[in-house]
Amino acid sequence: MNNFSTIANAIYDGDQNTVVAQTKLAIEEGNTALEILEKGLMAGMDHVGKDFKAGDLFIPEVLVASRAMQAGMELLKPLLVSQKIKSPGKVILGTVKGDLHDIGKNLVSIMLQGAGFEVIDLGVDVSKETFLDAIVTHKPDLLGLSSLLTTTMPQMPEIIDAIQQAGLRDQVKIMVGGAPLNEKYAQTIGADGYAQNSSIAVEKAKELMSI
Ligand code: B12
Repeated sequence: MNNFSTIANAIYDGDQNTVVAQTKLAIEEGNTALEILEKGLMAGMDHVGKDFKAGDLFIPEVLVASRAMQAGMELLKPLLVSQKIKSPGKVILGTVKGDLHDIGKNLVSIMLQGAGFEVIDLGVDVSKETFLDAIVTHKPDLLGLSSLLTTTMPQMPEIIDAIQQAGLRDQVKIMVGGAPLNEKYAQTIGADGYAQNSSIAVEKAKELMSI
């Protein structure tokens, strides 16, 4: 008996208490954090996404579901990042300006940390200038840009151009991600990599670091 569907339904209902209780239970029952994440939390958010698109759910419901998802992720985070290994590199992550979606970016952050990467998360609604300053200050090996909106996607080539203009482009590899993106778009805007989910993001990051 698993409680994945209970978790997914509780995410959909925005029932944070049940998400937390059932996630704890699933951990105690010996399920892996990745399994709980994919079959429980992400399955619930997928359902939310579909019904939001269909017009059956509205922003307030999506927001409450997002909070429930974040609460579940908090419990899984220590398990996903527990194994301490030598850092394969430093990553700066951020959601581009005008965009407030951060669940996917946060997952990418957790999974990268789980793989040992040092992650500096600049948060959401991050301007081109803030990305540039952070690259100068922290000298990361990788930059990860997230965008969930077709209206904010065009920020990505602008950021990449600004990095190029500043003469920093060959110091940092750039990965992009977010639901409306694809491999072709990533190539078109001159990014080094694209990943459609957080597991592939880790593989891609390692590949770019030649690990
Ligand atoms: C939750 C959500 C919200 C929440 C966000 C809460 C939060 N803290 O993030 C709230 C309610 C705030 C919201 C607001 C809006 N939203 Co919204 N939202 C969603 C929803 C339902 C789920 C997104 C999500 O979290 N998915 C779960 C995560 C795990 O998946 P993910 O984000 O795709 O991330 C994975 C990959 O993409 C990848 N990835 C992500 N980032 C990165 C970065 C890197 C570097 C890499 C390598 C990989 C990577 O890895 C992640 C993990 O596996 C989507 C629907 C959908 N199907 O995406 C709509 C959606 C993105 N939203 C949409 C819209 C329209 C809006 C609003 C404009 C609505 C409005 N009228 O106000 C506002 C915009 C606010 C703003 N300025 O940003 C549209 C976008 C349509 C479009 N084509 O642009 C969508 C697609 C829904 C739809 N079909 O209509 N939203």
